[in-house]
Amino acid sequence: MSGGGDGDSTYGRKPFRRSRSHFADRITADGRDGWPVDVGRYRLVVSRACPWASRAVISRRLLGLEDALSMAVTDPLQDSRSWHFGPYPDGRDPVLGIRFLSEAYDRRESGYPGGVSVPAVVDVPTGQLVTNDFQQITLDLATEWTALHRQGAPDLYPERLRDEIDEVMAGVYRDVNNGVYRAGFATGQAEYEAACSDVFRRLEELTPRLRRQRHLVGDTITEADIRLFTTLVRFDAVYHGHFKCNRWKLTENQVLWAYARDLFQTPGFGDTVDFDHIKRHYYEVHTGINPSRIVPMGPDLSGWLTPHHREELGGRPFGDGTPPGPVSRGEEVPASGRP
Ligand SMILES: N[C@@H](CCC(=O)N[C@@H](CS)C(=O)NCC(=O)O)C(=O)O
Repeated sequence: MSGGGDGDSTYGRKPFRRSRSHFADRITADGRDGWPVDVGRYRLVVSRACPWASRAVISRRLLGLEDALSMAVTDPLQDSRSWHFGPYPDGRDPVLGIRFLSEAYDRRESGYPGGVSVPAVVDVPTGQLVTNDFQQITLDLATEWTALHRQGAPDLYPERLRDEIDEVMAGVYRDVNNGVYRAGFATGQAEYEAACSDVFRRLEELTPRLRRQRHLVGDTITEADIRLFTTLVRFDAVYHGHFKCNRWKLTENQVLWAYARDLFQTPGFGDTVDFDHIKRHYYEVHTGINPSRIVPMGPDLSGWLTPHHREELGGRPFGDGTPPGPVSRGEEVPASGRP
């Protein structure tokens, strides 16, 4: 493992700290950082195992950016040189021509000492990394790439709701998205208990809100839902066991379980999720907390497809827009990863 955000190297020494994204250039409509929005110029590199990368996979699909921004899916298991393109012919990304994502980092900054992380956006003509700033990438897809959105794309970051979305997302990030990692990589009992308590306190705080309304903020799907979903969908599969966030299972919280299923069954969410990649990545890569690398057989995933009845709450998932069409050819999640 080459270190970085979630690397196993974080285990066993000091409290878990998420690294700040080092490459924070933005791809914008006006190109002010030197990276203008452009059809076919950039490649999004993701792991379907990674919750931070999965945000971008979902946003790209909801917004219909598949033809504008191509996507490479790495092997779920990093090797000693970190994320690689093992599943592609000859182990090379067919567009970038590289075998390791680190090659794009090196082209941007030789000798960069930090970790190699996904999501990453790479400039295809030069092969250089543009950004690995997972907090900003999706906001820019929603607000800077608008000229290339599909017809009927939802507004995932509506201006009039931004303050509330930002506030909800800040709490979800600290206590839930990153809270599960703080619990999972804790190196002492007190640190673990504090993080685990944060996770469940925040989820329990969100529950009454989601009992009343179909989506987290306003009555449509927003960036806030995407960010909560990426943690909830991993909850019982990896966070409950591997990260010891086991006060209750998602399936035991009626409201959150129905909320997560509603999103899962919405085009653009569940059709991006690969449970096989998720489970193998967490259980096989973090050998500090799972030295045997054994991947559990459960949980039973069939419940994800059961009726959720959230329509009864009203809400308009896509606002004045429409759901995305079918998954692009070649981007389907294999049967091994689906419920
Ligand atoms: N810490 C990353 C956030 C994204 C992240 O942590 N991604 C994980 C995968 S879920 C990663 O690629 N970690 C690098 C590693 O494990 O080597 C950043 O600085 O932007």
